[in-house]
Amino acid sequence: MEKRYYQPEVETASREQIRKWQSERLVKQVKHAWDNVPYYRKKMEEKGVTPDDIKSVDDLHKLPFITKADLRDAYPYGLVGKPLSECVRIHSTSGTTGKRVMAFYTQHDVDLWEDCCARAIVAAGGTKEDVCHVSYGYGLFTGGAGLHGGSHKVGCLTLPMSSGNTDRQLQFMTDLGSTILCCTPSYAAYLAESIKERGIKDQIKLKAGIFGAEAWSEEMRRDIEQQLGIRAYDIYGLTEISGPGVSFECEAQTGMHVNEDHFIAEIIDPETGEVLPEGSKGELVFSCITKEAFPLLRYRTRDICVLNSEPCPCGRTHIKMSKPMGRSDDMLIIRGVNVFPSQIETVLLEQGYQANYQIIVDRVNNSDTFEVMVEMTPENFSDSLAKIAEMEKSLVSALKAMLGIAAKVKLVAPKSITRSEGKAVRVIDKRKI
Ligand code: DLL
Repeated sequence: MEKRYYQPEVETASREQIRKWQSERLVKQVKHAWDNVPYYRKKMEEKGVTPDDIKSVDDLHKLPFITKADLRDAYPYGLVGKPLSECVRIHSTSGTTGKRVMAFYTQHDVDLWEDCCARAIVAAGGTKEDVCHVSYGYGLFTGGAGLHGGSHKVGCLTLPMSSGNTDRQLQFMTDLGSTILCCTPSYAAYLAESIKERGIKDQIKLKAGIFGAEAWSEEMRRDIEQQLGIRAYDIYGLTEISGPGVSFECEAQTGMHVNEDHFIAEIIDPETGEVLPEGSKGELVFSCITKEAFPLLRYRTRDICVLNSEPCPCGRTHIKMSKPMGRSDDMLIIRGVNVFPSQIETVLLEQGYQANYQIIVDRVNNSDTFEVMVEMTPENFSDSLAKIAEMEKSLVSALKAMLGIAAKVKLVAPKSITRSEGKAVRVIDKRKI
């Protein structure tokens, strides 16, 4: 069967048709998990549900949630739904806390995942004429492998750069005329900065970027687009649910279309687990309805966002998720107030700074301290101390207006905050150490 990676028969199907596919696939998937994943069968039994109770998407709420804690309990093989002899790949999260999370794939799963990434590349304008420069990390991280596979399927000339070695990245980019860049937004911003420093902007042929794996604001998008002269598209995903390409932006750039023929998205209240109506802000939950090796159902992502199924100008009918507004587990509670790093980033970019910052939280004498270190621009760096103090004061009040609590702001020299080649480290919470 010929495959086209703009798949209008799927991507622009009616909402009724999508729901019908989802119901059929969900029923099959629940049976698959019940028959082949004893850990999940036990969870279903504890909730008093059997596969017979699941007849359509309307019954989804009856199923138990799976959380990261379940993945750790079942580590490493306890949630695998196929004999290992049929699995061909493992990926894993960076695992900053506790055990790493492992995800498993059959060849069929890898194929569908790459299809999802191919759709994302096509939505960003990618064709077989493009040179696709993949600077996501290769290896256990899903970024490199996912976009690499998608790029092959679209037929782009694929540059498997992986992350790091900025000089080499820029040399390949200029020599080979890369037209699509895939990396984290923080690395894209760093590459843009390096291009400007070297004065090689006129040798850059990029037209689009596919940036994801971490939160980035609209302001950061505008900055990157302007500096690189490209259109920057968001892409979302997580290892447990396959990797990048669970959802992706189209030319409208107003949210990411979830690949709903493979994943059912729900929004729940993170406190009560109650399913919330479309348009509400809450925790995103995914059910994988086509994956064989790792058939996670109702997996709680911890990402906070909003879903929207209003018609999109691009013609795609798949529901859109907003940019994640933070993670329920990344949310800092400082002096009792909920603070998301993305709110701080918005303020910084609005005030003309770059997204080079670090948030340091500590507890002294039973009270939280909250400091934001922000890099000055090279232009500001030569300003007088009085001017810099003035700028710090202005940031303090802008942050207070956004967050409702006071932060100490320290402006630091350009380039003094360590750059990341993958996901940026924005928060140092010493209270946990
Ligand atoms: O970050 C997969 C990926 C690779 C996505 C390349 C996009 C591009 P994990 O390392 O398992 O997988 O991290 C998943 O990263 O739950 C979100 O909190 C965050 N995340 C991923 N994409 C975005 C995005 C990959 N576009 C976790 N915006 C997720 C904001 C994102 N956060």
